[in-house]
Amino acid sequence: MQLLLATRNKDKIKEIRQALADLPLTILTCDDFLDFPEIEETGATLEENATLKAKGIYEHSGFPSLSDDSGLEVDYLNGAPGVYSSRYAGPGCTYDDNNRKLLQELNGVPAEKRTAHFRTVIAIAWSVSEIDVVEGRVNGVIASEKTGSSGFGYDPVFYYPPAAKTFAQMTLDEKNGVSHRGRALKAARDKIMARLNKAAKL
Ligand code: ITT
Repeated sequence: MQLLLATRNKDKIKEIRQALADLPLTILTCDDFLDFPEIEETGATLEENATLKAKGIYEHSGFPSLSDDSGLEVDYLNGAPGVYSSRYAGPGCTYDDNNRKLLQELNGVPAEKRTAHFRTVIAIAWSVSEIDVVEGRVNGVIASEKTGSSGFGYDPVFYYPPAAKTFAQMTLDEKNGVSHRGRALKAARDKIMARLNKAAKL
């Protein structure tokens, strides 16, 4: 079976590839297509955007397509940046710009009020009408400064208390073992396995 990753984010691709590496799948990415389309994220929720992306890429390519829409939801900021996580500091911003803005917004806020969670919604479009949607979530605390150099995005400021480190201090395997994306991918694996089993029986 071929599965196309409906994302242009290389960091996500790395994590998804690692988590699905042992499945009998050929993973395709945007690099396999000359005309990989840009799907506008016009939804108000991660679920809507994940579905838009998976369906849009399926319609364009004809391959089963897996999308990932993720967001960081900070309690003190009433759930922001949420669905706007990638463009929090404005159009064309970098991961660093976003982290700087987040740390500024939380400047002086005590540790007990810096709780947050990451959420990932994964949608897999098997056809235009058959779309599986699963979710993963992890709780943490926004640190007062950046620590660590692995991972991407908000990982250097996302402190995970059970491991006593930020996600940017973890290896890829460690992060996938506990992260929002890792958890969503575990649920996605079950959907993919069910599909593979169904195909094998035909
Ligand atoms: P695609 O839409 O092409 O998949 P994107 O980067 O625009 O890529 P999102 O809309 O899901 O993806 O934006 C999520 C943003 O949240 C992402 O750009 C990062 O800044 C952040 N993010 C997502 N997953 C993360 C993770 O595991 N660790 C840290 N930050 C993450």
